[in-house]
Amino acid sequence: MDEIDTKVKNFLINFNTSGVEFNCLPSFSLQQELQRDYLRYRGIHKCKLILACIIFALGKHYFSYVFTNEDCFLEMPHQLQRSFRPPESCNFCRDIRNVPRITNVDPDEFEQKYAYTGGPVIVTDATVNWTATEYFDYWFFKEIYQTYGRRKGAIKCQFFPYQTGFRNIYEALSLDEARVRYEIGTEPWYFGWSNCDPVILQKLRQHYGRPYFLPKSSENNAVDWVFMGGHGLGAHMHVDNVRLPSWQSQLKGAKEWILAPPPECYYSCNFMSVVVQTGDTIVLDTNKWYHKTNVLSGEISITVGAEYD
Ligand SMILES: O=C(O)CCC(=O)C(=O)O
Ligand SMILES: [Fe+2]
Repeated sequence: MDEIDTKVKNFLINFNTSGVEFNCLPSFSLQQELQRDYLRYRGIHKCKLILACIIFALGKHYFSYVFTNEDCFLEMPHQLQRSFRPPESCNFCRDIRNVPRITNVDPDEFEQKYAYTGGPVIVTDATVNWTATEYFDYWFFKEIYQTYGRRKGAIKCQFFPYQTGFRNIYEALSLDEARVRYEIGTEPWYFGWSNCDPVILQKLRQHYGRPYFLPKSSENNAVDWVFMGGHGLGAHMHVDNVRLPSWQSQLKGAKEWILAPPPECYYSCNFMSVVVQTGDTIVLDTNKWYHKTNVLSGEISITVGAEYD
């Protein structure tokens, strides 16, 4: 029982604290897996059937995109998500016309000037000692997930397929070589996922750390996010619904960020576009700024990031 409880608890903790975009309910298969453990333990077999039928019927009827992402059973429609967002005061974006680029910044100064104002700001030297810029690539992640992702007790985390239609990280990491290399005639790809499994997290964190400029009192999140993919794709325009601001380091390639104020601030704030180059770390409150990304031509873009408090 303890083992089952911990599994469910871990999942819920991760699900609630991890999201770059907390805009979905856990998927059918994930719910089923968790429920299977619980219900088998308690011997409530009838409930299992009824619950599965209700979820299936509801989902099939109202949401055509059910099952496109294995980690989400129902996605919260974007309009609904936006309607529930409380209005911003616009102080976070007033008078901001461009994104400052700073180097060698003291954490106290960063805390005072940037950490909790909503940003955006780019720190240019946070990745200098990280080996992730060298080691991380498609094949590195494939190897890690093949080795540790399927082990007994591994924790499933969130996955964003964007336009690819991939259902999970394993499908995303099963592309043929030509597609991985973006050879002419192959379909482009871009996806993101959270790393909430402690074993995988530990393997990845051997190659990067907590950015040096974060306020000393801020603790690192137990979940890191990776976004990876090539030219022409990126995340659609959205605003997040998580608790905290976040950092994201560009380990390979370059990506354009298009930032928009929330609609209530259109008259007081500006739209902006900024290119984050390899080695740069962008910091912003993605709960306030609407944002869209676009991978630039050249190397496959790989980023790692997390929320901070
Ligand atoms: O890097 C991306 O493409 C999207 C990232 C994002 O949406 C976020 O960090 O909130
Ligand atoms: Fe986001």
